[in-house]
Amino acid sequence: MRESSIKTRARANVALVKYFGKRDLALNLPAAGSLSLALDPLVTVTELTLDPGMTRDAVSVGGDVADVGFHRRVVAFLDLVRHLAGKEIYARVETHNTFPTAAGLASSASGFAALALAATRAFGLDLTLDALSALARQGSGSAARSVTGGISVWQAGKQPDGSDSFARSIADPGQWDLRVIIGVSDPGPKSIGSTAAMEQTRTSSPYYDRWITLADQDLARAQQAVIKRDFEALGDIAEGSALAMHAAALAARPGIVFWNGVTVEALHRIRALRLAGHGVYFTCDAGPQPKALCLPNAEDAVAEMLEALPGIHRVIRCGLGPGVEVVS
Ligand code: 2P0
Repeated sequence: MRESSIKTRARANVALVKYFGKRDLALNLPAAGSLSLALDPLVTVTELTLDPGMTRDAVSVGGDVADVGFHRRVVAFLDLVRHLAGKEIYARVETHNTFPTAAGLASSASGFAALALAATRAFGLDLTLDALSALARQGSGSAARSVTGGISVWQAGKQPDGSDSFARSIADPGQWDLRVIIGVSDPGPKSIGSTAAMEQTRTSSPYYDRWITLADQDLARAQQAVIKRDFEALGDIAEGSALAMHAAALAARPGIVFWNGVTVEALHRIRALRLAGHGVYFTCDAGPQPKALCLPNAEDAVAEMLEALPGIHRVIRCGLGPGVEVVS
């Protein structure tokens, strides 16, 4: 067999109804559904080459050899694909992100979405989008939503094997021009990974069960808000979901504080902008970067406010992006 190479591209995503807690750790099955926006230009490009001459997988990120933890996750994921394809061939995986990795900007989501498409295509598998999303989910939960793009809903599903836990897009990028403005308040790696934070919250937070009940309710309301293109309703749910997720994490033992002082200041300033008449809402993931959801007419005011905030290193303006795609 000759070497076969494939290059794919996927966007990171930000959840407006958050995923934070698993019903199955090994399969990355969420305890509740979530809703997200795929973000351009937060892109991961992955080139995967199958090489029959290799005796193990080789993984690089941004031109450097991947750290042990990421290498292990990629190998475990490739093992899944090798098992599906019935082929024992190893791969060279070269992945590049256009944004800070592991800093609450969901690089694992775009990374495993891009890897899922590259690996399945390279091994000759032609999966449905549902199956590809469910596969990417096993690499990183939120990757299920980067497969589909636009505005996506990832259903928790009920099956023990996870076959009904995948994302579907409910709006294409062109159908609603939403913007997300990200303030990078700490470009370094996170102090605690999402998986560990979720498990600590699930096992010790007195608010965890309530949080999961709330997430299901928020998901139903957020889907309605998207159907009606009701920006205020969607923004209100997004801010509530983010704050409730952080409240559950804060109440874990020991409590998990993802925010720094700049994150909190940004939250207040976003609310002040809203009081001043700009349609803008706050969200934040398992890291310290504040993220503002707005419509195009508020984008400049929001970006200028974040740029002027002491402690913000960089502001990234995002629009909606598509799902995972083959580049070459
Ligand atoms: C989300 N996050 O819905 C939530 C909000 C972080 C906070 O999905 O363990 O890296 O690999 O399934 O996908 C980040 O979680 O976690 C995430 P794993 P993942 O966007």
